[in-house]
Amino acid sequence: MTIFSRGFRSRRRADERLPPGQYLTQGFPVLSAGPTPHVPLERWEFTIDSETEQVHRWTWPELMALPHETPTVDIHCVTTWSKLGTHWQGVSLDVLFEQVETAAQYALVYSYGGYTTNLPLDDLLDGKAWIAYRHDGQDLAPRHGGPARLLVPHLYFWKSAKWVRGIRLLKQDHPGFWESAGYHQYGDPWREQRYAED
Ligand SMILES: Nc1nc2c(c(=O)[nH]1)N[C@H]1C(S)=C(S)[C@@H](COP(=O)(O)O)O[C@H]1N2
Ligand SMILES: [Mo]
Repeated sequence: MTIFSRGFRSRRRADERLPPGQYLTQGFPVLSAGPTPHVPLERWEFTIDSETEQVHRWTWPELMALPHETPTVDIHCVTTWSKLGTHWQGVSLDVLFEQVETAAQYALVYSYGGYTTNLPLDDLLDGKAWIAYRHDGQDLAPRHGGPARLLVPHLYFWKSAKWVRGIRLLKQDHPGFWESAGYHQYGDPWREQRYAED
């Protein structure tokens, strides 16, 4: 995502930024399939494990020491609410993947609490995804995924795993929590890929 395209997008009219079947909300709904897990920062870690069993691990201070970005993005929940121009701070997945060598094409993202979601590895790279730990200038609230969540705004928001714990790289796609329950494997809001058959 370049600066140019971001600026261009944000000057577009709100209705042009709304994918089909979505409505605008000013609030910030909470959608959690289970209770909010609480992980002390001293014990928090984020891992990427590759298909060759290589494990890359970051503690909270190590994550904080990495260069961050402050993306402003539109988010789209499959339950039909969208929120435009949300402000985040986080580490680009490109920074984390600098250290990872892999031939895998798929990622299974997993969270504290057991939630999982799958997506192609390419959708986590090239400026499209972040490990976000601040929202609207404040530490990310636990109900919204604090201390840190995945943010991958170009897909339906169920892909943005709250309380993110790690990413497993896989040679074959493996459905996550909602994807196993009949939701779409990819989930592009602009193509309205809500359910498996869409
Ligand atoms: N760990 C975890 N991540 C999750 C979910 C969840 O239930 N557990 N829900 C997903 C869904 S369906 C949506 S729409 C967004 C909601 O994020 P929010 O509660 O911050 O609005 O988180 C996604 N990430
Ligand atoms: Mo959602």
